[in-house]
Amino acid sequence: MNKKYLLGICLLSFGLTLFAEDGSKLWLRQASCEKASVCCSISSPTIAIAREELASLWRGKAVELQLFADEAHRKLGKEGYTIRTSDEKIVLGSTTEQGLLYAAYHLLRLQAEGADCTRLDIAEEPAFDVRVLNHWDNLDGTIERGYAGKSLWQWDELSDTVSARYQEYARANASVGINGTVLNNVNASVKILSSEYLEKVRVLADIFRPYGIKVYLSVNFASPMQLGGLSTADPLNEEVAEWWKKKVHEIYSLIPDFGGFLVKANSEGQPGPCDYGRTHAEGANMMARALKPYGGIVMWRAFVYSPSDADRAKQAYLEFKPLDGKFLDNVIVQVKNGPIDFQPREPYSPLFGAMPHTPLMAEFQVTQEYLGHSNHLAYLATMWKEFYRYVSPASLKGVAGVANIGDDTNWCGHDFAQANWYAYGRLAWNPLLSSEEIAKEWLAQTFTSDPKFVEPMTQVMMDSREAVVDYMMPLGLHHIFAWSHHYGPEPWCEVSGARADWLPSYYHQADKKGLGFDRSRSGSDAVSQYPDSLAHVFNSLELCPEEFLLWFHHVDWNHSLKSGRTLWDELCYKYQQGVDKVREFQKVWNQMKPYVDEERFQAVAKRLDIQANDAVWWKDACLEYFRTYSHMKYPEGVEAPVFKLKELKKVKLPISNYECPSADMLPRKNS
Ligand code: BDP
Repeated sequence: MNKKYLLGICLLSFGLTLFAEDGSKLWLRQASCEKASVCCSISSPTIAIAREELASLWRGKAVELQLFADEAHRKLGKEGYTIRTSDEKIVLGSTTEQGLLYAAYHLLRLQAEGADCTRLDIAEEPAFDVRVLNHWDNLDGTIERGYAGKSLWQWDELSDTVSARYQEYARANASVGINGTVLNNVNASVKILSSEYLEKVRVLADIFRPYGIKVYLSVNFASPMQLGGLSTADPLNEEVAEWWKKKVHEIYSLIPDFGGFLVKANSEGQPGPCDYGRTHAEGANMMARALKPYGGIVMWRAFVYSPSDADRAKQAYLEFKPLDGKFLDNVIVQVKNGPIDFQPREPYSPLFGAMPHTPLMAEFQVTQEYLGHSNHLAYLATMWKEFYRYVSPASLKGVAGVANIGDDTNWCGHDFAQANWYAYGRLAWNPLLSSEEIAKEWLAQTFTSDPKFVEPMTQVMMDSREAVVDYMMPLGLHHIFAWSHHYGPEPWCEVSGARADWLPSYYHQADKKGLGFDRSRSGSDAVSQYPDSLAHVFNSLELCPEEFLLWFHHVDWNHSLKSGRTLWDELCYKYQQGVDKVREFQKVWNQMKPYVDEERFQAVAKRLDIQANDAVWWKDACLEYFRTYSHMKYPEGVEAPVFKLKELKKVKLPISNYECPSADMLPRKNS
């Protein structure tokens, strides 16, 4: 080939790469400009980052970074800060360098949103001390419930090769105030605590440190046996306690600011203290003692349930409430937001509020295990805000978000899934922010601040999670997902030999009388785990909010709901509404073409198309299946099914629990 021609191709592809809008820049897309005047007398790695960010991105008047020791600043805590504008300059103030870095990102965010920065008088402090991401990343590079490619952590290449993405990851987190990361899956390999891996972890910790991000590890309770060769992992055994102490010492000699451990114990087959007749508190405290001298913490998960008990929704409470007050003060019990498992909608877990003498943290799932993986647009801030309607942020010590981040170019698979990472961080900093303002912030920074784009797309985002609830499992239905991968519908699922509480029929309880799980006082009595006033509401068929109706009640098909429709008709109507909403999102998105680059426009359009089709699949699967019990007709306005139940029952997606199905794997009808 002619050399000139080759050069031309190279230059062209270089240019395309340079200008490609591939989503890799997340919400941090401001173009660098002429160097602004940034003044600061302190020098440190964290300050260097703050300076560099401002110097290259800030366009306004001179900025000064200043450490303060006055009462007002001290009140804002170690991570709090102020931003104040005077005639000649903007002063960013904090008692710490970390606070100054957060202030710098705040100022840049205001600029990106096009806010008026002439008269700023801001004082900020985070609501929670612990604001961590939980990566369910395995050491072989797969990510449990991860739908954005493989793990960011290149374990095989570390420590010698260091990906540029580690720093970009830290920067993105710091820009929204996330201050910790648990690197590995809660179903933890013991290998993570081997000296070989700890050295790799050290390299990551060194990169994250100047961004204020502490590293934590998920640990396997049986590590002293599998890694240390001991014959037991009994937390009351002295050798076991000694083994953990030594391991912790080794970790801190490499990583002096190591955050601590996250533990999934006696849950879904993981080892734990109960294997030795000990309690969760005894297990957690043994580890807490080892970490205490170094300031480390234990985040001990309350995600436990066993097949023997009646109602899975009650089990975490039954196991943990009696342990209230028995945990050492550097243990935080980490409780999933709902009592079962990250469903599109759950009532809050009654453990919140039931353990006044134990520090608690809430675990949210940012990755969309149960909300269409990275194929569906589902903005989750509205779901997390719903949780805070019932649970006061003041009652929590921290929050954890199960990350949706992988090595995909755009980090999260779906361009709009980035909004969930962003919103998780923003709400971890300030749970009082509204979902709407966070959506607006994110849209303006990620696409354009043009109101003709921001307004309609904010509405789409605000409606999106409810749409998923409507087309997947409205009115309090839950866990009617396909076996194992949890992508599509499979309310009929039977797996021979499977635990009953892993099968949809356990949750929907459909029969010829009606539908739903009776958790009222005359049923499993899960309602009684809530405070009296709420238990009374949830217990009553009339008072129970309809979004939780089938969570708490088994309801007759003919029962009349607030709309005047019967349960059956309302169910049909809700599914239809979910389908209609997604079609509406498609229409709105199509009108956004002038405001969005071609690449991201097409990527989102393609996924919305999958979502619209999936919504019909869900509607047909669930309604056709439940109709075999109700024997009722579809009411007017609800589309006739396009899929046949018989066909849908044959659908088996060839994916594992760390893959998102591609369009060609999904059942499809041109509707
Ligand atoms: C469920 C997931 C499973 C996790 C488990 C957990 O299906 O992959 O291991 O939660 O949180 O949501 O431990």
